[in-house]
Amino acid sequence: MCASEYQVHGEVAVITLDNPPVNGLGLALRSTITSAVTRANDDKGIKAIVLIGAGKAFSGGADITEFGKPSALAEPNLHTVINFVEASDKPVIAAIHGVAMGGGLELALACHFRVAVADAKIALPEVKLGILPGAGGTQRLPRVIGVEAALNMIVSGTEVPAGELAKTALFDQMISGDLLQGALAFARTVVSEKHPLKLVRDIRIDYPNHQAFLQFARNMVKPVAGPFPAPLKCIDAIAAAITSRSFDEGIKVEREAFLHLVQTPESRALRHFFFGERAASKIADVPADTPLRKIEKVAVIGAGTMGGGISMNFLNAGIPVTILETKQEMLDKGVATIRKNYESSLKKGKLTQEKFESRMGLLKPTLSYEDLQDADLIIEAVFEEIGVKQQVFQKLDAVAKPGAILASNTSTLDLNLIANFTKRPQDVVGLHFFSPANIMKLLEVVRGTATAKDVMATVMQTAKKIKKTAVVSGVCDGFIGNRMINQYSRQAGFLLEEGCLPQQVDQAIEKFGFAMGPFRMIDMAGNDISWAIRKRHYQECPEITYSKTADLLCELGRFGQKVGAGWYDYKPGDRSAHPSQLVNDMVIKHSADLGITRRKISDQEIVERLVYALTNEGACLLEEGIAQRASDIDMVYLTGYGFPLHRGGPMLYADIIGLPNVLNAIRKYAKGHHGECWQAAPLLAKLAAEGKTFN
Ligand code: 3H9
Repeated sequence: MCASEYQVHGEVAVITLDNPPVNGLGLALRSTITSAVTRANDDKGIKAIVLIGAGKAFSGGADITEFGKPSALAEPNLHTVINFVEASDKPVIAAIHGVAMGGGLELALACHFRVAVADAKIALPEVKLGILPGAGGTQRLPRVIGVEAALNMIVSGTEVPAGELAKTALFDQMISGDLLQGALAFARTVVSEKHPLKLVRDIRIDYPNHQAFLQFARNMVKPVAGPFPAPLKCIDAIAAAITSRSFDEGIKVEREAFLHLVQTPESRALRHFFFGERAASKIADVPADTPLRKIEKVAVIGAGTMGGGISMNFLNAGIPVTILETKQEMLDKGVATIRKNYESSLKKGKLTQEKFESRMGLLKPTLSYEDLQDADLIIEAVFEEIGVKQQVFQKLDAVAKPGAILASNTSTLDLNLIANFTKRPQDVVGLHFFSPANIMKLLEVVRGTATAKDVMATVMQTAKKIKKTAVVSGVCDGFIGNRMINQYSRQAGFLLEEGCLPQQVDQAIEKFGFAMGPFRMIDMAGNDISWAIRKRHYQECPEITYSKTADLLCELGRFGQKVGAGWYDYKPGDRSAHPSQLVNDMVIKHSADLGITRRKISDQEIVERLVYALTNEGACLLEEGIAQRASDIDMVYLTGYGFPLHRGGPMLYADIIGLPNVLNAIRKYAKGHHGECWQAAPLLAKLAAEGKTFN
């Protein structure tokens, strides 16, 4: 135990939880706590103990990186520590600032008293990791803030400011000013006034009407929980807090549920997402202390759907945006759309009048490139055609101030080529937003060969400010997301030729958990757009095979929802997809024209072919260094392509299925129709042979 972790202030021992970044309760910290509490109890001069956190938190909870490792269970485990603190003969006071979450809050709940600063964030967020509070949280929190409030906090995992809970038995005092001094003063009062030790476990829960409430809660939570088992298990554990004959019996129910949940694939997927999102923001060769360029003014070129959505991200973050168009009419239309979007939020009560006005006030429309001179970051969102991009970047090169970051929203074009349209390729980066850009979390940050490190560091930090999940991609056709989706779409097309109808493919993959199947999705995005991309793509690479069924659909003018007809039929004003006899006939005829005898294809085959096509291409991207890490690929798919969260992304899903199994399936499909698509990625084969995983 180091000196800073145990200090004596007169009759009070102060134990500091010190395990950066968030004082996660890993084995070393747990051992420190028990030794320090023992030391304080053994010291006759000590009359009370204060537990306080170093740095930015009391504690962020159990150390999630330990889950599944022997150290998580090694003694003293969190239960032992909590029981030990609770059993202390001398009063233990938790002094809370920053965050007290999960196991951190559970530790505080086992203390005899709790004081906090009003803005400390209090939460039991375990449900977001697919587990439940497993160190007494489901048993103690209802005892201090009431069953209903505790259930809301535990099932949603949301943070509540300590100030809002000030009047509950969770807190004995709110501290304004210095927390340690306030906690010491409180401890001295406890000692001088001989306050009896308060044990939360001894509080009786008196809730006569609990059955009706718990049933109501289950009915509400079940549909929202979807495939995740944790929310309902949280309710079971809270029910046990009310109905068990003893506190320890309730703890047993909670413990069993925790041990079950922590091993579920859903929890593994959610923990993967938690760490994956954070890992994605780090770039191996860009140190965390890289000096950043300042981004105080942004400009967006193009006021179409994309440009407008991109602008809103910055306006929402309080950053002024100059938006440029070539024609007044288009500019007015773009600004009107932004205004309409904000007005809709205003009407729904999601935005205050004041915020509405301040956001619109930050938007400056212009037709002149001269007005972009003072922008720190300029994002181009113009037509996806290299000649158009060339004109724009040459103009930008002429007007932008030195050091301004010039970004392209291209989704398919060569960023290095675009960078070389300027005399400052080091300042050029790709910022690939996903539509609708003001809503979708994903931002692919495309790093050109010349992009400067400080540009990368700056855009990653800016992405955080506008609340995006930024993932770095190297330059290749389609970057990470679209290059992989090409393989998925190719398989979807071949499945039609071999025996499926669009609705069967969509239903199978939607049952797997995708938000939308490939055909419903493309109907929404516009078949004409992918048609144009296909024409370019397959013209450039004629050796790549693909199903022509989608082209036949476009030749019929069935461009999707916007024209009321695509892979499905649509009724005016209604986005529901209705299977189309005409399309089904077309699909069947196309198979006949190709001389293919259609066969019955199982849902399992559909899912495997679509998902493993993603995994296999993902493995190629990793090997080529286009993606930095497997979890980055998963983040792209979870935040931008509707991959089911509970499956963890195409790479983690393959890890869970087992890479040898994935490889065997790929080798089987390589013997089938268009088997040439199924060249197993060498990395996949290597990892499978070595018994390793992507993550
Ligand atoms: C639990 O307690 C189970 C118990 O009920 C029962 C056990 C038997 N462990 O988010 P940030 C890392 S489950 C390990 O960017 P912020 C994070 O990975 C736990 N590491 O900062 C990142 O690392 P890096 C219940 C953790 O200031 C760094 O800290 N608790 C943990 O924006 C900074 O994170 C939770 O679910 C952890 N518990 O937000 C809380 N927490 O720098 C989860 C964080 O290497 N954590 N890290 O990328 C959070 O919600 C936020 O991290 C927090 C700080 C609000 C704490």
